[in-house]
Amino acid sequence: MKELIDFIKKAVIEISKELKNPDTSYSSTENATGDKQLKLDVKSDLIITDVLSKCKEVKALISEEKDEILNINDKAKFIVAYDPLDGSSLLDVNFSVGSIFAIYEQEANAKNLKAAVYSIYGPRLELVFAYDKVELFRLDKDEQFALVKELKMSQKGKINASGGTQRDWSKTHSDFIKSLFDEGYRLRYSGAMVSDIHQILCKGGGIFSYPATKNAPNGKLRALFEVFPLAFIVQKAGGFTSDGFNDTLLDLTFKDLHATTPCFFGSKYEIDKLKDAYRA
Ligand code: AFP
Repeated sequence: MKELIDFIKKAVIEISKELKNPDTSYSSTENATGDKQLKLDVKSDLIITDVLSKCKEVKALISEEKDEILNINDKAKFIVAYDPLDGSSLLDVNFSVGSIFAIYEQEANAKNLKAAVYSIYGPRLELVFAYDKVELFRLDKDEQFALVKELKMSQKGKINASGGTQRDWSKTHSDFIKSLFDEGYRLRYSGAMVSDIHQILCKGGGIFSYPATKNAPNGKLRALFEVFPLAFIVQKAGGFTSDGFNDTLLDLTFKDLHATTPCFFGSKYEIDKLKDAYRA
């Protein structure tokens, strides 16, 4: 897998350079989930496809920006599912965004998930890699990713990153979110899942939620290349995840490459409180 990680590093360095391009306009196309595609969404997907298809460890690629799986080499063992530019609708306001990678062995499902990576394109280019533990790397002046520190979740945090349109939340969810604010939690939500969860990991705790809503009963976030990799990372850092009913998001299975699910990621205290609220 070392070679694959080196190829991912190469791809994210190339994307970070591409993001200096001031053209944050939309292309004329949509992705499989019906999201309008920015030119930079398409370009980032092309960069990752071009770079990773040269890696002999890659069996196939699954992308938020591709309708179908792209088979590369059936003799290789890793299927990489990725969101090439998570939070891209925030590029026009210059917020931090990122690329998310899930590394599955032979089959793209949660039980075959072996590692997860995300990049953060912010004031600095950073990379978080999770295998046995979760480590933060930062691009140095020699264009090498230098280890900064291990990321670990505390038992309880102070951050409440509550996604989705509040008007469309269930009463259960509204009451749960309000109960956290009543305890003094602070709202920290940018609209880029990767950056919002990165903040919780770096600050040591809290909760990120994107629930079922009236207009999206299966939630908005995609299982294979957003929810599963970030759940893997949060849990390897000592955190917890759920869809409100299952003990962990990694117990879920889906057939559709672009399936979505309600999802919650956080410290033990917040996820236990969430399960109590949803299971009551
Ligand atoms: P974009 O990639 O289109 O900006 O969407 C980002 C995202 O998929 C995820 O990163 C955010 O958490 C979520 O959408 C934000 O959705 P809302 O705008 O509905 O809060």
